[in-house]
Amino acid sequence: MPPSTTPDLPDAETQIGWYQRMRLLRRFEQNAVELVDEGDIIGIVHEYVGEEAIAVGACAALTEHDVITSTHRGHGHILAKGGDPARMYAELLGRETGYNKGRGGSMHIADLDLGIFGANGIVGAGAPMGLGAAHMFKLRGEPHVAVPFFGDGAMNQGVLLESFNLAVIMELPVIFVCENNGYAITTPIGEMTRGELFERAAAFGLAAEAVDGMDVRAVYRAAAAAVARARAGGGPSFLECRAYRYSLHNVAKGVPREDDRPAAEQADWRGRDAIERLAGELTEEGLWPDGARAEIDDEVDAEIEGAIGFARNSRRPDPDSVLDHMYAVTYPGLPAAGWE
Ligand SMILES: Cc1ncc(C[n+]2csc(CCOP(=O)(O)OP(=O)(O)O)c2C)c(N)n1
Ligand SMILES: [Mg+2]
Repeated sequence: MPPSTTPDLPDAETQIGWYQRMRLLRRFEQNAVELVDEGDIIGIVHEYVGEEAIAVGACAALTEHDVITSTHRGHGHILAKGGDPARMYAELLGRETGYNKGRGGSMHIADLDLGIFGANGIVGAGAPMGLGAAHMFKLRGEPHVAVPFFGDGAMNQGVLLESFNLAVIMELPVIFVCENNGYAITTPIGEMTRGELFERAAAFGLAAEAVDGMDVRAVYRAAAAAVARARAGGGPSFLECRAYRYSLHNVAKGVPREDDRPAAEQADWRGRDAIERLAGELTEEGLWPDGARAEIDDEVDAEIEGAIGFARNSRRPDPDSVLDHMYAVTYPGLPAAGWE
């Protein structure tokens, strides 16, 4: 049962902003890989390249009051929700100015002020956290929604299926966004899951549909309809966004990069690139002037360069402070625990 109304697209300026944001997501990741190779980032990075339309399209339907939860492949979600690339790079480089003061790294970036309740390395674990936020909104009578992002690989995690059930039973304002990129690490989806993912979600009573995750307009339209429904008290939804990650599952310095996925499959998805698609549509429809694209690309490159410079020039934490900021003594909105 897909949401009944299809929202209109916003004005040209807003859609040009989507192009800029998708470009930012991609350049952020490409530069992160360079930083891995140069030894500036220690450990692994999961690139979001290829899936930009999902984060940007879904977050375009949200306000700063709405909450997202993210995954191990979280940079794109955080940037799409308004995260600061400079503080993100600083976190990836283990600097004091990073989102987690350099203690968390790629998979733990959070910004509660922006409604980003954290990337999460545990597959499926962002879903119940999203439910908690949605429950809070409902109890407070606020019109906000929660959007847990997760991959196709999470669809067999018990915690995710329990979350579907609870969201329906409690009629929570949640939009579950499944990023179906066809693989969990190297396992193709057909080897671990049968049937259509959105149909499985529909069986729980969720309003569920599949959308082209390589089309930012389609993702926006579906997300905006689901968000409007949830804000109006219409309950939770599920969007299966079909896309592809262009890169390997993750990258680390010195680890060979052989991609065993069929070459024709990779070429086919790259031929449907979301950034090129939107750029083509904006040109065909006369929505941006000649030269606008090059100007935006330069702006994005300058922003990325500035962000990396900020991170590189930031201090590393003092080794003696290694245990600082590691344990919560209370939670936002609750009184101090009193056991400091
Ligand atoms: C509970 C749990 N099980 C296993 C892992 C190891 N793991 C990390 S990413 C991943 C695959 C996730 O695939 P998917 O959800 O499709 O996301 P994608 O990487 O494709 O974006 C697995 C199995 C984990 N992090 N957490
Ligand atoms: Mg996957």
